[in-house]
Amino acid sequence: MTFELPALEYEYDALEPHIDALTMEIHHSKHHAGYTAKLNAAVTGTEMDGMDIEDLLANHSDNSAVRNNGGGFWNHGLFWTIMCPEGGGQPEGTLASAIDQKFGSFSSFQESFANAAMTRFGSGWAWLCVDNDGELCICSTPNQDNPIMDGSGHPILGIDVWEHAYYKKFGPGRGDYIASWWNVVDWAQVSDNFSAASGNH
Ligand code: MN3
Repeated sequence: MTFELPALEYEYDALEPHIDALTMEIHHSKHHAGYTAKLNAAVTGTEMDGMDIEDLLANHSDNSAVRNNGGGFWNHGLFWTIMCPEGGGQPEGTLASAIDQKFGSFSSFQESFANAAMTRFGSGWAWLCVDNDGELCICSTPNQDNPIMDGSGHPILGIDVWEHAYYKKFGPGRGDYIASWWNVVDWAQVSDNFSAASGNH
């Protein structure tokens, strides 16, 4: 089996003005494509060939090529799908209730999530996950790591805080990028992810 770079469900310029077209094009066609190719190179012809990506991350993250490139493959695959041109606003239904119950309010959740993204030193990701008790939790990970690797949770929303995700438009202004990014979050997709992850518990 060969992993394939997933196509975006929108054009590179569709998230303008919140995320610029050139950043999207390079991020998808160079960075994500690179992780995908290197992941294939790492697993082809080994005992890992043919394994599901989440099984690979859960069981072979001690292999640095799998950890870095498999993480990059999975993380970006989530990232593209939790954004859309008509995004923003707030979640509804059971996800909205779960956020209110866990964090007090949607704005408190946003504050905690943005703080996790801001305080991740260097390159990495901030995540909203469903943990092993079926509870929502916020965390961040370095590099291309994610909580699937240590089994601590399953991400339903994530923000890439590598400089390649924002530097062209925002320079070193990670906070401005995060503030802008909320405008493209696809809460309907995040709700679907929440249902799927909750169903595993
Ligand atoms: Mn990236």
